[in-house]
Amino acid sequence: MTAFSDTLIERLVAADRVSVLTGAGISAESGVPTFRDPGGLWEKMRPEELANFSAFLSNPTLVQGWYAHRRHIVEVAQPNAGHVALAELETLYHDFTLVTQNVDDLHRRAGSRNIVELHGNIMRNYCVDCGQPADEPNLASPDERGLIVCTECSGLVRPDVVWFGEMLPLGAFEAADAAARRAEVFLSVGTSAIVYPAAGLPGTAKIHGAFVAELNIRESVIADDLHEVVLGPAATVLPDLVRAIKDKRPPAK
Ligand code: BV8
Repeated sequence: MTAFSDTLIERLVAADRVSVLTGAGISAESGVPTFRDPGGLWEKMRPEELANFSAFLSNPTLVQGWYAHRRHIVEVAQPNAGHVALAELETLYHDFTLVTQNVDDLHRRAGSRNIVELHGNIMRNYCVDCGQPADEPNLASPDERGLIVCTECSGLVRPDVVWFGEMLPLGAFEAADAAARRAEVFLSVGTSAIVYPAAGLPGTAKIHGAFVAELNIRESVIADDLHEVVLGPAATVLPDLVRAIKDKRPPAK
């Protein structure tokens, strides 16, 4: 059983408003590679070469192929016990917000409902020229170069994810920021806390009075600023955390 502080448990038992930020670490045990861990996605290729619009325009074959590869990994992945535990945690609170940096569908597939996707969703695609969604075979097809283009206007198809230097989806960060400001407990799970504005959310929660804990297999760069760090894999730590509190809380939903 994972060791939690009495304060974290007491605050979770008493809270009405809980928010959670997740990063790639929560999907690692589902077989979805993270970005900055050893063996992660950025180990082989630099983000500048893949996760920004100019890289996409200069090498659409590479970027479209990279996202097709990642989409396949997500399609065959299953939510793990960490995703499922967060879906169960949500049922214990009237006001629960799950903010994710992840672009996989695993939180929704695990049953989480109030999800804020800060960086979009890899399962959605759209045409860069006309904006038409391009997720159905009749809406996007390979052209003579082998590039996936829009059937409406022949524009390049891109994933509906937020690349570096791009604004977050309208309203997403505002919803996440509001959830951090009103949270009584804020959990930062499986993120290196390097990418902004997402990485600022735990600090925002702390400034506004939340008890902020990091759940990770190693300390992130913001660990020293938080109230507690719980070390261990998310698929173990999160179910242990839910077990530690749920008998003390009536289901809210
Ligand atoms: C923005 C694409 C406003 C989607 C990603 C100059 C110009 C413009 C902006 C900036 C600039 N300088 C800085 C910025 C801001 C920039 C930024 O933060 N850069 C960083 C690198 C310094 N941010 C942006 O550009 C954002 N937009 O600011 O817009 C704007 C606009 C224009 C001009 C000015 C401002 C957009 C950010 C989104 C970038 N998109 N990816 C995709 O392909 O997936 S980033 C990528 O990193 C992913 O989205 C991911 O979500 C994100 C964070 O990574 P993590 O999830 O934390 O994953 P990581 O691998 O790093 O860490 C894994 C963690 O899990 C580790 O801690 C590990 O220990 C842990 N772990 C591993 N296994 C487990 C585990 N934990 C628990 N259990 C386990 N089993």
